[in-house]
Amino acid sequence: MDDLAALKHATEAALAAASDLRAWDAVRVGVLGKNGSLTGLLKALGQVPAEQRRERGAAVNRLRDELADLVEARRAALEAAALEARLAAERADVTLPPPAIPAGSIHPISRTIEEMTAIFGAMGFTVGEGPDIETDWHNFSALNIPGHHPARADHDTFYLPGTRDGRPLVLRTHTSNVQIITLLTQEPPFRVIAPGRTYRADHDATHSPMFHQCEGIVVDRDITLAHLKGCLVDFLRAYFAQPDLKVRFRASYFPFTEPSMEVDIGWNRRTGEIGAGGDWLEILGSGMVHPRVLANCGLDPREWQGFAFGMGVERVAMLKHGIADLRPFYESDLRWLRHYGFSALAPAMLHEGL
Ligand code: 2NM
Repeated sequence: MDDLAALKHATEAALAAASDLRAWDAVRVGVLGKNGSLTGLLKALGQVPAEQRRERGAAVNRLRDELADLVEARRAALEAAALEARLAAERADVTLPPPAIPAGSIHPISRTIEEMTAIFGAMGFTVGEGPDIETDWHNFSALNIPGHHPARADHDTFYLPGTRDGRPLVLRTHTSNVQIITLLTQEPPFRVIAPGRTYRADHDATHSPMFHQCEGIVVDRDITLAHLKGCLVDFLRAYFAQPDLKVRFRASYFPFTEPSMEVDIGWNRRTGEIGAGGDWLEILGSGMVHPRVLANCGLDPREWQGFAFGMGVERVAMLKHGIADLRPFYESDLRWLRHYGFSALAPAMLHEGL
């Protein structure tokens, strides 16, 4: 094999071995570049004896054209392969659904408070707020629960160090401080609900030291028990989405209302189903605001009357959604939150008939 054929074979082998454009360019420069092997042969033509120079020159030039074609063909092949690989890697199946967007969900407690706000809002209630840390006067005394009253012990109160306005501080055991603040600061008539956190030193399978209540109060001239009954029956039927839900009022006792009534709804004790079956389930406390509570807040009970009520947010959420255990409400377990949580896009529903 002469030197030209050897260079052609060597170049073919080097090009075949060049697996990317970097390696290909090294081969190109090594053969056709300024100091390349083929360029060297062209430069050496001057030293070829005159009688061989024509033939040798033609052969080297032919080889240069062949090598230029081989180099160009390899470049085209490598670029085509690179494009193929990129197209394969970036392949998109447009018939697939879009990738899931990691989405949070609305906690059942938030959702339940939103539903309560929507239902009572449609009845003209606004939402009131007050501090979780409250004086024992707002939490007890103003509500006609005196210092030595067993109700204070019943509430398993968390007492805090320090005082406000010379009064001991507690974590509120109910949201009634909001009603007290409303009575003290707002001119009647008004309708206010108070959803929020409450605290009692009680912790077992069915009690959490922090839980949520929604209380409410209506104050106007000539408010009667009939207003209380109509309001709470309407609320319960809307919340449980049962226009014919059975509701029963039972005489009871609370220090802050007179008369006081506990409210039961129909349910099936065996299945837990609300509305069906012949059993009764306690769901709410309520009553006519005690005249002493009105007087404690500077209102004349001969001029103003009111009714008030309270319920547990977790409890009504558990009953409506068939949640058996209280504890996962506070555990932030994503599996539970995804199962019982609500879409942020679904509006807090308002049922027909509201
Ligand atoms: C309940 C049951 C009955 C209530 C009473 C008052 C106030 F401030 F008006 F006196 N607030 N909340 C009340 C009445 C709360 O919860 C079971």
